[in-house]
Amino acid sequence: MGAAIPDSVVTTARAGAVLVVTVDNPPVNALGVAVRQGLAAAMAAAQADASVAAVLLVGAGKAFIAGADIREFGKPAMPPSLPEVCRSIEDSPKPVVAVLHGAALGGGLEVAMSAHYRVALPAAKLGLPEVTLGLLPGSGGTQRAPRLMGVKAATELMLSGKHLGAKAAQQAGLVDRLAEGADPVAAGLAYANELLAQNAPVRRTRDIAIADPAAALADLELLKAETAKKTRGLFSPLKIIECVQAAVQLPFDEGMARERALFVECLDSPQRAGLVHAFFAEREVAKVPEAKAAAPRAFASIAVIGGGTMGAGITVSALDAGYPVTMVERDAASIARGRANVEKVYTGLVAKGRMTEEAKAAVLARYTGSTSYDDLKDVDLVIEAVFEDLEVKKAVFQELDRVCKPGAVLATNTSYLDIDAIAAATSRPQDVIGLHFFSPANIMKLLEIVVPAKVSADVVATAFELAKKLKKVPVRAGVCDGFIGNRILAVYKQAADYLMEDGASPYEIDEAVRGFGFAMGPFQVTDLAGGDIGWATRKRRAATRDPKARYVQVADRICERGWFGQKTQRGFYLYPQGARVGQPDPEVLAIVDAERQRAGVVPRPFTADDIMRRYMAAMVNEGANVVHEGIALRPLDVDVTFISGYGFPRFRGGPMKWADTVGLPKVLADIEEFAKEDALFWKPSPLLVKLVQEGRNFDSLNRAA
Ligand code: 3H9
Repeated sequence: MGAAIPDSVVTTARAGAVLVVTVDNPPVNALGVAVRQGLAAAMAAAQADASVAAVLLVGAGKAFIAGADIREFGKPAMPPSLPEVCRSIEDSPKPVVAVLHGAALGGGLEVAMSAHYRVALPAAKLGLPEVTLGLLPGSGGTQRAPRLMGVKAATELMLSGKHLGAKAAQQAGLVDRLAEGADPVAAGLAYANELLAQNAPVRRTRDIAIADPAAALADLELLKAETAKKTRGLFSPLKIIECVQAAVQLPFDEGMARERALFVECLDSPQRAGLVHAFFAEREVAKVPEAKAAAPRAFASIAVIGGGTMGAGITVSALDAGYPVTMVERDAASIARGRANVEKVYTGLVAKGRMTEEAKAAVLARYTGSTSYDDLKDVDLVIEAVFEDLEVKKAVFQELDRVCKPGAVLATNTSYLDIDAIAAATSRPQDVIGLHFFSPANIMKLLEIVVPAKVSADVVATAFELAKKLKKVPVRAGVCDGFIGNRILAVYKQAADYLMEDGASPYEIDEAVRGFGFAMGPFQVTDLAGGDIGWATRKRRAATRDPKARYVQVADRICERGWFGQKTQRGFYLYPQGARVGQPDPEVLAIVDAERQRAGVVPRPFTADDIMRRYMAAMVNEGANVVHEGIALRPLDVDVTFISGYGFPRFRGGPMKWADTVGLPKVLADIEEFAKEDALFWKPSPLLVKLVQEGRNFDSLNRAA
């Protein structure tokens, strides 16, 4: 090959008659302005040089091209646009071949679909995931994918945002050829030279006719109805369908113009800003000082103490990640139950056809049940998940201290207890950390990594490494009652209770919260989790509650009747015959009424907007306190906690991003207004006040960190 042009994100080199155009823009070859310019220049160079017979597009490093540069969205557009670049590729009178390895996503796949031939290596991942960022494929993806794959399959790919492996992509019609090996340039050149030898013509995707347009349009109508129901409040999915309708009904260039107009609408939507914030925030959360300062300790084996719901869920999560797991319980009956809890998950997968019996047996072969702590002497990392009681947990940690080898990481899965006190029960507080999993632990993405005062940095780094291995979203939290998530939840739940006593029914509150985009409202969540859990906590805390603080007793009245939610077929809602979706209960409304009278409250009406203003103000204010006290490192850590663990609508980017979107002065003004009724509850967070005074937003703290 001839010499490459150095210092460029797009280099060209000759291999015989083929011009090899390499995108080299680490880490994922995103299509930033320099790459677009480079590609346009390379295509022009290929046309200008009569000795070039074909062009090969290839990505350097681990990917072909992962898409447009997401960091450029929301900034002024810089020419050339990606659709222009794609057009110059498709227009080429000389055959253009794209060789795909690693990610060929979004704009990356759109570049590939503009080429005339595509060959993929085995580990290639193809997809149009723009929808996950509130966008639609905006460089011809909505016009070219239906021509290559068929209307229905292409639309489903775009609506799901899913990635296809190389084989599936070939079956779908996205690639012409699968190549063996790991060298994209070699595979691409082999294919390009073969095409040249055959005198293969240029073959433009835009020239492919869409088969049976009437049937395609009927399919799209069905998808539209399904999507409107499924994607509750999301903007871009229906726009994707509109684009594909245009692909079916309009000539290519008009379809492209329609796609561009709708892409710009998506780009300008607050949902795009929220989803892009979520994308980067989920990557930023792992960047914590301890992980930068220290390397993780090596760990190859995991132990879980406790075989209840949490212990079993954590065990499944670790088994799924490929680790051998030893589960310890106090006696034979308990360990049998623990094992059964683990097995149940895999039996369910087998029943659904998502796992084979052999695979289940292979996973369970890595599971060991034990009733003796002495079996933990060689284990690298222990996660305690016993009953939520400080004394019980301290006793467990004393045992672990006795048996575990030096350097073993000792973690507690507590949701609110004082981890410093648990660490102090051992002779090695530097090895003790909190890992707060969410239920069901094998499914829920969030993992709060709770950092007590004496833990060493490499143990924190190990916890982040574990999260990566378990495919969790880790958020660093400081020690306090409830850490980040449950601490904030307690406050906005209280705001919901006040709203209920002041005049909104629990059903109106849940509806408003769902209307905002949460999957469930707070009273539905209580019914799902079991009202008895919160009741027990309230009783425990009764002695230490501020007597001046307002306390709503509706939930207590409901629990006193034995109505604990779904498991007892009634709570705030009725669940006749074990129904999953509750029905409003007139008796609950009567209880609410009686409590209003007892408390001397004259009920007043609240609109959905009134409800959300209070609900969100409470959430954001406590979120600000959590950042102010250093419990969360940055506002983005609060955002990720709520998106990954509390059903917060991802398209709003998290509560702190939402607050930035509406404006912090407005949120503060709301809190000050509500404080006129209850100054004890509605105390503006010092951080919120400071940011408003300085004319800054929460995101300025994310960027400063
Ligand atoms: C699009 O293409 C629109 C077009 O249709 C129309 C345009 C007109 N841009 O995830 P990782 C960074 S929309 C900028 O940790 P992995 C990421 O932030 C786009 N940066 O690695 C991180 O940075 P840092 C459609 C990007 O191996 C680093 O790369 N494409 C982009 O676990 C490593 O990322 C997508 O939606 C980007 N496009 O996963 C694909 N992508 O190290 C989005 C990544 O500073 N990307 N970064 O934290 C992904 O899904 C994953 O990153 C990928 C690699 C699977 C590629």
